[in-house]
Amino acid sequence: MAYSDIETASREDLRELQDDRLAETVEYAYENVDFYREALDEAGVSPDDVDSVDDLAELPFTTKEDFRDEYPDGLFAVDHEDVRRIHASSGTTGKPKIVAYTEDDLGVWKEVMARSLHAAGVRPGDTVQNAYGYGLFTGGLGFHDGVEELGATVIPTGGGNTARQLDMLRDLDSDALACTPSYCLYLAEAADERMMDVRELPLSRVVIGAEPFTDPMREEIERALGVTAVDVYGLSEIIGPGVSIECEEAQDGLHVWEDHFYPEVVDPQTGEPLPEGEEGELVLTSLTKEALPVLRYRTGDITSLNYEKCDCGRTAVRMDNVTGRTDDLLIVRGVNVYPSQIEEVMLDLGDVAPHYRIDLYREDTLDTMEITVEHHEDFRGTPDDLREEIESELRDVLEVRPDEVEVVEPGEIERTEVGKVKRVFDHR
Ligand code: DLL
Repeated sequence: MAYSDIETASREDLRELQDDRLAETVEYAYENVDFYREALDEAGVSPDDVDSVDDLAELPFTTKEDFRDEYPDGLFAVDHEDVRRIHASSGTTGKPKIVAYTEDDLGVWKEVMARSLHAAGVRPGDTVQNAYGYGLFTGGLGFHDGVEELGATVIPTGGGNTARQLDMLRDLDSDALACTPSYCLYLAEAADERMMDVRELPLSRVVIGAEPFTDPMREEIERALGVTAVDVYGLSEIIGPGVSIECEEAQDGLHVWEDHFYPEVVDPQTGEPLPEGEEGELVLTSLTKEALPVLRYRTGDITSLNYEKCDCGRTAVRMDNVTGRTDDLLIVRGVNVYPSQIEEVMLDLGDVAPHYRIDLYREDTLDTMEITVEHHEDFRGTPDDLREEIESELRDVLEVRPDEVEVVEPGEIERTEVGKVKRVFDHR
């Protein structure tokens, strides 16, 4: 059933493996990366003190700022001649985070991606159209290698070029499509414009990730394309896509490939580890990486962990799907709200299309928020009524009172054809 035996190993066996690998990783990072030697010395922790994952809480965190400070290669643990590949993640400000892979790291990545695709229902012999961007972004090549490793066929369309993308989907009978959730919506619209019904194609699943999306957004994608949408998560600093994925059987949380990446959830304010089920910031420790070992990386992503065995038989812990990041939190006149909460409330109304933007301004000392959102193609009411409905739902469910809500015609909000969608514009 599973791609590899480790996916159904007992929790005890898994734990033993994690303990051994963590001790090795800490020792390895201490010996090979000045940054970690200094950080551990400063925290008063010797690698000899670490022999199980219970000792993790003693270790200092690694942050996004550390990647920036150590730009470009201060966190590398190997010489350049042992690096086989470099990727980078751009982020919104400052220098990119440069990440490196040895040959063995690339092997691990392929393996976890093959596992992930298998969990998503892709099988050897299937065809996968890969519309994640190729290049420094980890999405394109990460999926590419994983599809080949699994024994399926990859069509490396990369991001954009939507007309050709649709032709390929139709002519090459792909079973699966890999792309961001916003690009799924874009493709569905472009297909509509060309009077093409994607639901009639053999395409049966999409593997979506790289940006947050809510349940109503997923339903919209599944309906528009006639597919099952499976959520895949990852980040460059840890490896790229393939840190965790939903199984198609349960679609109830993302299985973290814990034999390579150890997850914790901590309180974003205090950094204290939180118990199972509580929501907080995901912290990841690599257990097998050579070029770039990472100890307790603060991902900024908000989730919770669930250790119950899944219906699919996999024992790997599941993380809840990530709908927000700690730094997305908006504070509007004292009310804390995540953009994803606003998205969910609006899309649940049914008449609202999954295309919106949130603009934040500061007037004098006051923060103001404007929401612009499209109504659905088949909406027959008046924009004013829908605006009032949105305002009242946001007030009742989230206690948020935006300064302005504008309901616009389908197609008015700019679409994202390449890269990650941006929905919040902070002009402050
Ligand atoms: O986005 C890797 C990736 C590629 C994942 C393709 C999935 C598919 P980065 O560019 O380094 O790497 O961005 C990582 O994107 O910390 C999250 O905030 C966000 N993210 C990634 N996957 C998801 C997801 C890739 N499934 C950052 N749901 C992460 C929500 C996600 N957010």
